[in-house]
Amino acid sequence: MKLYDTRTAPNPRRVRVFLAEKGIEIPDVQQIDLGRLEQKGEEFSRINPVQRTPALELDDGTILTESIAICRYFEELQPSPPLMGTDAKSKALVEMWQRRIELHFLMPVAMAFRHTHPEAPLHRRRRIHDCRHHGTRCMRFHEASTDSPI
Ligand SMILES: N[C@@H](CCC(=O)N[C@@H](CS)C(=O)NCC(=O)O)C(=O)O
Repeated sequence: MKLYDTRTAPNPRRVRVFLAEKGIEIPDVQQIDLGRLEQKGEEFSRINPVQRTPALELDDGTILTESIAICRYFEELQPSPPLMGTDAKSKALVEMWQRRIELHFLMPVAMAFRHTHPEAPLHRRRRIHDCRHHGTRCMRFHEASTDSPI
């Protein structure tokens, strides 16, 4: 198992905090330097075509991305201490706060950073370009890695 992490970024930090709370140590951790745009390099793009950290590579070669999916994986592997609820109500409450924080707090803060940066106009053009390509890249990756018609 290998974790692709970025010490300075909030989404990988969610996974690190989650692992620390669970008392799980991952011996193989590779740092991806976003400042040097390592996430966009060929090597990491093969791991995560969406070019974002964190990513978790399982021993069977499966790659999990999306911090919350990675947390969910560890929650199922090691349920104690429970961090995502234990019954219908507590699980729904955890999910509700995850969505609220991601959509109404993290995203606006991320957008403020992106769009008030002095290089924002350049960055914005790059993002629009990236967004157009991420969708197709994800679909191609999905088609190549599963038998699923969707
Ligand atoms: N929804 C994803 C978001 C991942 C994400 O945006 N990661 C940021 C670091 S916090 C990243 O890799 N950014 C690189 C970029 O925007 O090029 C998750 O929860 O893992």
